[in-house]
Amino acid sequence: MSDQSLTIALSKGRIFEETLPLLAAAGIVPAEEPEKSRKLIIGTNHDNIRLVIVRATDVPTYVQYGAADFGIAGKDVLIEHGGDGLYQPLDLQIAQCRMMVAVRKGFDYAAASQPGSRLRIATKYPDIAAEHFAAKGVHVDIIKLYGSMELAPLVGLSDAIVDLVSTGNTLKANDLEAVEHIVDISSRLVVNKAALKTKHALIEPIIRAFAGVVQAEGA
Ligand code: PRT
Ligand code: MG
Repeated sequence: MSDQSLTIALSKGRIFEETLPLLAAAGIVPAEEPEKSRKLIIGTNHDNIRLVIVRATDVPTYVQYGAADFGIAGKDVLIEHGGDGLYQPLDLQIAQCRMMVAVRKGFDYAAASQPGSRLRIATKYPDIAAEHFAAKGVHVDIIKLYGSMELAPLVGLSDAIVDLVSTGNTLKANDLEAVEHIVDISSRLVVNKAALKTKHALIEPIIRAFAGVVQAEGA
């Protein structure tokens, strides 16, 4: 698309839902609901603004390479991605949750996580997990999974998991318990660094509108 148009990368699900009010504050209304449509490119009420619907973990990649001018991604995804080529001007404080270590109920985590000990960790977040346990002096074998991490300790694939927790219901339903908090997570606005310069007049008012909503909700 031309320099006078904008492509916004969003993922379906919780981030999309919580992004709609932000877009509305910036005067942007999607032409279709991604949850109901199979289209991957969705128009808006502005001829020059479109949304692309990608996997949550792929948002930083689309923005990094300029295939999208900006997007919204969880801090979990951004830490693992590394943030290259991305400007992160705003914590949107949506899709909030906590990155935690969890184990089977009754597992003696305090004893098993002494400095010098060794643990098997299943996670979608190998960098975050490795850094956390390195800081504790615990050796880890990391098993990379792409979903349903909660299953791993139940079937003996791992001693513990590193995963996101919001209500805690998933842990509870699977007889697991959170034993350590690693980092608070929320979603961030990520902007392509080049687009921020070349499309400043288009992007800046949107950032300002988003910031206004965040401030109003925090007040
Ligand atoms: O689902 P899909 O495989 O397509 O991709 P995704 O899981 O990356 O996307 P999505 O939409 O589920 O999550 C997008 C972003 O939402 C994540 O990158 C986080 O930044 C944020 N977020 C906020 C969460 C949660 N809360 C959350 N609870 N992402 C995932 N979860 C999962 C968690 O992994 C666990 O399985 O929900 C389960 C726990 O929830 P509770 O409420 O039972 O504690
Ligand atoms: Mg999911």
